[in-house]
Amino acid sequence: MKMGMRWFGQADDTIPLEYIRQVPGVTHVVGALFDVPVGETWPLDKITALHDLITAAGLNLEVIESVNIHDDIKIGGPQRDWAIENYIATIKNLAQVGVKVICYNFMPVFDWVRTDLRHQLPDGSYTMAYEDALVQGTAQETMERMQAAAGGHKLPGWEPERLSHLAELLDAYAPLGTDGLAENFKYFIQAIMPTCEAYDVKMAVHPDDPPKSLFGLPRIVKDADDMRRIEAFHDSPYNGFTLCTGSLGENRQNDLIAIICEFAGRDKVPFAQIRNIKFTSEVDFHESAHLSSYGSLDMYEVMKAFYESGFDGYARPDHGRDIWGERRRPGYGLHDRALGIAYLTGLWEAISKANPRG
Ligand code: DNO
Repeated sequence: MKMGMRWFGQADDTIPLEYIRQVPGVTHVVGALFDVPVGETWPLDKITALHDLITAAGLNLEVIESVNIHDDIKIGGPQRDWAIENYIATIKNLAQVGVKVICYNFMPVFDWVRTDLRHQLPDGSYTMAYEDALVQGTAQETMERMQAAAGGHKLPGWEPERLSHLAELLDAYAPLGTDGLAENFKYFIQAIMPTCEAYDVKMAVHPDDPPKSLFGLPRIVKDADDMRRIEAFHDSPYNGFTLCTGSLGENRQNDLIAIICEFAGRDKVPFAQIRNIKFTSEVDFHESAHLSSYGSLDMYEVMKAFYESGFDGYARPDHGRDIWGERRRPGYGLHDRALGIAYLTGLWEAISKANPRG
């Protein structure tokens, strides 16, 4: 397991790379360019600059989160082939600096959704929460709630420019349905796979978060059946998954441990995002400290499943709380994610020493 921490770049992240370097167990940064409009090719000079900054700090850049997918790829719109050509050019440029994995998602219109980005827990820390009753209103209302709650911070995947055309986007997705979206996903995967295989860059689709349809929009990366369908688009380790324990774990029907064993066991998980959530009802939850005892997921069983499946990919903690007075981009403070890393690497050491791999 190669442990990393997500970083939003010098212009956008208040955490210095030097601090990330000091977190025990961290060797990688999970990074991205945030100033290239979705659909355009990431220029090699900007990628190289990011890479050089990270390696100068003694860290590696081998995982990108995310190269986002242009809406026309998801919709099958007029700019689809243009956007795919650019995606392919981006893959080639990223390969040139040694990137091995690209995390992305195929969620229509909205990326991850929460209803409260600053929910206070009894210990005084702040976390993010999801309450299903609050997404029963319109998409516009939910979007405004999420943006207002961001407290001026940019939220990953919530590009204001794109979402300023919300009504048009919703109309464009309306006729698609689940199968239409899946067909467009397949078209995309089959178009890029030859490049991924030739350039040794693995694609790792992130599950829908939460893993359910919202506002009548189809979501197609929610559970093991969805993942099997995606795998069949092109069965290769290059067509893989970001196994986000929190996202999949947000649906109680998902057998998270079985999903880890199945897909990591077939070498389809180049990247893991490992976080815990605490259910507050059948469907509502808040994000918790990483420790099993603070949430609803058994992190020992999670790490054991990764280990026993032969997982040797990249991992990162996810969505830390704001603790010790820190207030940064929701979910991405330094302290709680660093504590998460210490805990996850501790579990990993204990599990691996107790069960040496042959
Ligand atoms: C939010 C993240 C998501 C994730 C993308 C992956 O904190 O989990 O924005 O990065 O969905 O493409």
